[in-house]
Amino acid sequence: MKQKIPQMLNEQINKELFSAYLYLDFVNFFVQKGLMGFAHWYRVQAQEERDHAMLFYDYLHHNNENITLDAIEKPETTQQTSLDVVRAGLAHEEFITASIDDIYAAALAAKDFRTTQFLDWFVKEQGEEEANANDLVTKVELFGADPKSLYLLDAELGARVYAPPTLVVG
Ligand code: OFO
Repeated sequence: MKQKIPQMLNEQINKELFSAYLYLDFVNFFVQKGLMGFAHWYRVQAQEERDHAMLFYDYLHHNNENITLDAIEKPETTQQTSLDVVRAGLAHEEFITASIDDIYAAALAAKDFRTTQFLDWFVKEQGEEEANANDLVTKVELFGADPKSLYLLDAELGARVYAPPTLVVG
C-alpha cells in the first residue's frame, strides 16, 4: 500500500472503537433515564462500530500491513437531555464521515484503487448512519417532550435488530 494510507486506516480503527465507546456511554445515559429502548438502540450501534473497526483491522492485515493499537479516548457524555445526546450522535457521525472521506481522497490521489474500492462500502454506510441519526434527532424533537409519544418511540427503538456488516474482507 502507498504512502500514508495505511497510517490513516490504522487511525480509523481507533476512531471506530472510540465510536463504540461513545455509544456505550450513551447507553449508560439512557439506562440512567429509564429509556431502555434508546439504550438498546445505541448498544446495537456500538456493536456495529466494533464491526467497522474490525473491518479496517482485517483489511490492513489482509494487505500485510502492521497495526498499532493506540489508547482509546475517554468518552465524555456531558449532555443533560436526550435531545442533546442524539444530536451529539449525529455530529459524531458527520465527523466519522469526514474522516472516511479524507482517507478516500488520499487513496484516490495515491492511485490506491484497492483502498477506494474497500472504502466504497463505508461511504454508503456513513450515508445510512447519518440518515438514521438524523431521523432519531427529528423524532426526539417532535415527540420527546410528550410522555406518551416518548414511551412509544422508546418501544420502537427497542425493536432494533443487530445485523452484521455486509462487507467481507479477504
Ligand atoms: Fe462506524 O459508523 Fe458510525 O461512527
